[in-house]
Amino acid sequence: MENNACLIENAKVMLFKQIQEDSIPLRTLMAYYRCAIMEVETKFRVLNEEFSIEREHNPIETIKSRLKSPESIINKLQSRNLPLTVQSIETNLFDIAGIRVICSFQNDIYLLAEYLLSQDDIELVEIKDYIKTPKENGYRSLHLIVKVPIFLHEEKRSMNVEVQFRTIAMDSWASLEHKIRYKKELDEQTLKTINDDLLECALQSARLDEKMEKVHQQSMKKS
Ligand code: 0O2
Repeated sequence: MENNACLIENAKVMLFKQIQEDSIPLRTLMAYYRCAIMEVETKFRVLNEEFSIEREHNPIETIKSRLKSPESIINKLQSRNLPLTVQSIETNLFDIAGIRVICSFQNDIYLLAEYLLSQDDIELVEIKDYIKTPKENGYRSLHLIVKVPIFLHEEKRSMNVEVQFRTIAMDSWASLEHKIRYKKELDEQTLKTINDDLLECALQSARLDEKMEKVHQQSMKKS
């Protein structure tokens, strides 16, 4: 078993090297994704500023961004039997550039998503609404895949960016669930209890979001 794991690890190192040998295009592609992240982040910062002037409220608590690591790129390509090439990364994987927008209230999520999608340089590729339809384990978040142009000195390129919108409650549940999920040495019964408890926490966190939304609406009413 250990030998097997070792062989798989070696194969990964070899494949990783293979991609790295093509290092200029891969490095360049990753730089393009970094540019795309900057473009989309800026759009959210502008919207946040505009909101704060017009609605006396900042809808964004935090913006986090990340580039998918080479290891997880390779894992994803391998798990889908896709070619391990730079071209394949760009064609098949839509979450290399990821932005997470943590909002104050649930309504802010839909407003921000709508405002982003109404911009004429943004193209919607895919939408997954795990708030209206949470995952079986309780995971909630709104995911968009969008194409955004980046302007290089000789060309304009359209890059995919995954945007995840969450409230603070959705984000804290997802972070803790992610940590707990990787404790794989647990027996089946304990795992089931943990999953049930996590689902219960997700339901409570959804109720908390609803309640906070109501409180927020009340506080915005003009007397
Ligand atoms: P990382 O490090 O966060 O990027 P796809 O991406 O479409 O090929 P999938 O699973 O259909 O594959 O995409 P989906 O459902 O949109 O989820 C992708 C990302 O959402 C995950 O990225 C997580 O960030 C988050 N996510 C989805 N489900 C869960 C969940 O049950 N718990 C938590 N904590 N996060 C979740 P990655 O690639 O897993 O990792």
